[in-house]
Amino acid sequence: MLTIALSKGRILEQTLPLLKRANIEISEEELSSRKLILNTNNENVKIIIIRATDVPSFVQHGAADIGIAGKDVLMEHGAVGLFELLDLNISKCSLMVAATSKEMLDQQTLKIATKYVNCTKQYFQQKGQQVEIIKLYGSMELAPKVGLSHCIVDLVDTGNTLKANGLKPLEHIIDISSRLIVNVASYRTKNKQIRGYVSKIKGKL
Ligand code: PRT
Ligand code: MG
Repeated sequence: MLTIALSKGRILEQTLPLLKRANIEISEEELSSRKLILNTNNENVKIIIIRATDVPSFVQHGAADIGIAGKDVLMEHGAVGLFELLDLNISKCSLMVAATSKEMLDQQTLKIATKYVNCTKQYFQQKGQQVEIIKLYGSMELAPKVGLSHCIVDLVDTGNTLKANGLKPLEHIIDISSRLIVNVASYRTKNKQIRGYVSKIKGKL
């Protein structure tokens, strides 16, 4: 039995065609159900549906053999106890620093609102800039407007969300895409099976 951890939303949508190429398919009925464990056409493969940020934990602890998670989520998690096998090149975006203007970044101690505390700390440490990080779980764009922070660090795709909130993308931290991750023990015990699926997915990328 092989368990794959996925998150609902863009990752699930963009992963389905890749799984299909490895001959793993989920019926419309399963997809539209509210079930959190989905059967596939392959009786040896199950899909579990969890929050994007929980995917590394499920894989790390072996509750799932394989998972698909954004590089942003993996960097924040630390990704101990798992292998990153493949860059799937899906759900692409950038982690960026954004503010109302460039001048806002010139502060003795820069106040930053973000969900990405570890990545942000590391980036500004490298730049040698003193920062105060305010951890938020969503609606980061609001923070500079109400004076909670000078800027934000968040994912940017089209830039429309920033624009709609009067913010500009100012510094590019890193390019993000989704990665296929594997539990270290599973990779040993189910090596042949996992490598089989991975090579099929890889071959079609
Ligand atoms: O929504 P939930 O709280 O359950 O979890 P989640 O937000 O982590 O999941 P989801 O499905 O929204 O995102 C899963 C993964 O998709 C992320 O971990 C990223 O690796 C990847 N991804 C790719 C993105 C985006 N693009 C993206 N644009 N995740 C989020 N966004 C958001 C961004 O945070 C901002 O609010 O979209 C907005 C910006 O988009 P633009 O197009 O307006 O710039
Ligand atoms: Mg989301």
